[in-house]
Amino acid sequence: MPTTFPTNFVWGVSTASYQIEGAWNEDGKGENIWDRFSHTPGKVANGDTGDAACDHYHRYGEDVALMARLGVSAYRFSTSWARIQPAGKGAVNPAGLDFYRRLVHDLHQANIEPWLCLYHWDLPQKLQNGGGWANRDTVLRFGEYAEIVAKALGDGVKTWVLINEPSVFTTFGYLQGRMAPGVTDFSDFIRATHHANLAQGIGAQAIRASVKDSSIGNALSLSPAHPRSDTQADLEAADRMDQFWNRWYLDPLYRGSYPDLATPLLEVMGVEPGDLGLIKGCTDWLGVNYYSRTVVSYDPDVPLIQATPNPPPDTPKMALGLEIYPQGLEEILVRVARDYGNPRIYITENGMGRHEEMQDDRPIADAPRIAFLNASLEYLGRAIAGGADVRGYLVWSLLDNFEWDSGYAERFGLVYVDYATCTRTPKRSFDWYAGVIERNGLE
Ligand code: IFM
Repeated sequence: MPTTFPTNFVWGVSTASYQIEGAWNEDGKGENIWDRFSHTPGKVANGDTGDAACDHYHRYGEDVALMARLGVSAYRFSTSWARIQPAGKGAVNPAGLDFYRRLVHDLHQANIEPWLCLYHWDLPQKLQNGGGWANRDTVLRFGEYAEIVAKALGDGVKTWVLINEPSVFTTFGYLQGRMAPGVTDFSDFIRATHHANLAQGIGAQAIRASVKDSSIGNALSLSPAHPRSDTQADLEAADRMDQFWNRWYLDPLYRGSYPDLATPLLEVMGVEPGDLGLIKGCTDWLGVNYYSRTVVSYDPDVPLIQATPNPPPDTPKMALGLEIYPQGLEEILVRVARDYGNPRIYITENGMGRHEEMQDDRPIADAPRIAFLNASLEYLGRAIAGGADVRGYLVWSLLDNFEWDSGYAERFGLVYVDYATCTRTPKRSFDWYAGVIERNGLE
């Protein structure tokens, strides 16, 4: 098993605008769906909001310094659409663009390559008022926004990530309603999935037209789907879950089609002639966000997939009830390499959520996180040895941050954040990761 990684392997960390920035209504920023959702009583655990979050908007210099100390060569952050275009279309807010210009400048000063993600779930509320991702017009608005950001920041940003985890924000935001915008409508959901795919094609065109030498990818949440038992019903349920969670996003990109599960729905989804041609091949590389596998049982009551997550009760879990299953990373990478023509891949997220509290100012001794990340990297090494073309790895996340509907209870950071003071304190995993980066490998 290799413990070293290829020369020029990219080591980095990831964050997202709403989860860390705060400054929710400063300097001309518009309201987004997460502002609206978290300000609605009962939507987020503990009534938490991203109003202040980690105050990264004012403390980004400190965060760049932390990353320099960590030794990363790449930092994936997202831009807040409503900070740049408060209404989601039309007028641009210069102060919003200036913030990201300063951030990009400081990253370059620290020899860290900025990886800019255009959409990590914080849709401008004004666009949601018109239907959000269920409305095809949002795809066109995304293209305009991509063009604005590409023109403004394209000199300093070469690596672009189009949309983060379309499966997650559409399922939880438009079908189950437990995340913003809190919609529970099957046809809105199904349209949103296609529009998110299509927006990648439109967004990639806009970036390529404005940025010389761009490198464009995405960030898909991929998870091997396993049957809970070896009954035919569970085996077929796992196949449907795979089509729904993984192939719904991979197939359009690499095959120009949707999996069979979508066939009866193409009209409801709003798939128009030419759409799949725009999506196919629009990225230069695949971003994989990996956390866990998905074990499912047959469930006739669940629309479309007739499958329900049903992890074995006795296996260890991280926060959010996710099974600790680092070996799934190797499985998904080998499978993608085999089924989709061995694309260039970056792991755009991998991490472990935990409940952690500082005691006596001592750094958090997060041995379980270190063990999970270390094991994930071992399986990643095996996937590379097996032929998967993985060029880099970004930990989720640099900082503890706002974990969506779970609020601040779940911590994923290499750096502990005291939300009362916004003081940052590196955890043991920070030092562990600095060592990995320095060695370009595991111990
Ligand atoms: O915090 C999220 C992130 O926004 C998207 N991927 C999963 C992370 C952990 O749940």
